[in-house]
Amino acid sequence: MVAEAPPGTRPDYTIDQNWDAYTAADHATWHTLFRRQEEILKGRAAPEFLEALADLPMAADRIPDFRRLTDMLHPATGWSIVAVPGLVPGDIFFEHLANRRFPVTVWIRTPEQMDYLEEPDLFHDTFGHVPLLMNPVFADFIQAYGRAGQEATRLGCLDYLGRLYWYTVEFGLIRRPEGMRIYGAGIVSSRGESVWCLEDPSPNHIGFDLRRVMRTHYRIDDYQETYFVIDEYDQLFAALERDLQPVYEELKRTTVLEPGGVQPGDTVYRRGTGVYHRARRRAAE
Ligand code: HBI
Ligand code: FE
Repeated sequence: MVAEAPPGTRPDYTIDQNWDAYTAADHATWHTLFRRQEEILKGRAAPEFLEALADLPMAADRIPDFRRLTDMLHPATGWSIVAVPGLVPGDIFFEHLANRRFPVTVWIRTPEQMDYLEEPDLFHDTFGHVPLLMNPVFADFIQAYGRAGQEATRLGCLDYLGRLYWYTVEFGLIRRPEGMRIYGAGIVSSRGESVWCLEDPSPNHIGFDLRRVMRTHYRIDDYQETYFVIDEYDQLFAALERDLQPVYEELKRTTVLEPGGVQPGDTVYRRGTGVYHRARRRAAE
């Protein structure tokens, strides 16, 4: 749900980060989350993510100041961080991305929410999403996504585009010579999923294909049944380089796919056992 706009929120939903207002508990939460993920992601996160994390003024011991992050990010790829109270309306979100402004939530989770919270917080947005904005190709892709979001809103096709974002920006994997690596913000900011997505035999690893991803349902409250795999970030940018309207028209004539299946034509890097989600479904019956 969209955050109610607290007093001082501007029409574009941006606010001041108000860094001095963070408490010792907030900084301690950041410290715990940062140290944990820094350790877990060695050998699991994409090299480009780890390099950018090391280059950015993002330390373990305290919540980063968004202005300091922008000081480095803007010269690198033209992106700025804008502080927001939480989820903002879709059209506002796309407008920011289309103008190379990345909205980052100002509040951080409580210690009780350490391992799961339903909305993106400062750690998810800053640690998960910001580093790859240092990568020129990925940075261009996110701006293209913002523009595509504005068009898809007009066309009433946000479902298709939302699945693309989910299976790449949030939960994407990338192949590297050393092996399968994580670049999705939703995974790199989650302790359990950072390990599970690569090492548990349950999920599928399937090669990225624009139409395949746009047709496939996703889970918002649990690990993914399928992770889609790219070889290079260029594939994401190229996916949005085309006129998407005919793609949406074509997809309207196809059925939506359940997340756990494998389709003829899929490039299957790993056929998962599906044991985890079968057990979850049985438990839910
Ligand atoms: N707002 N702050 C923020 N961050 C998001 O990731 C976000 C959002 N609003 C809407 C949204 N994401 C998605 O629904 C987009 O697909 C529109
Ligand atoms: Fe996110």
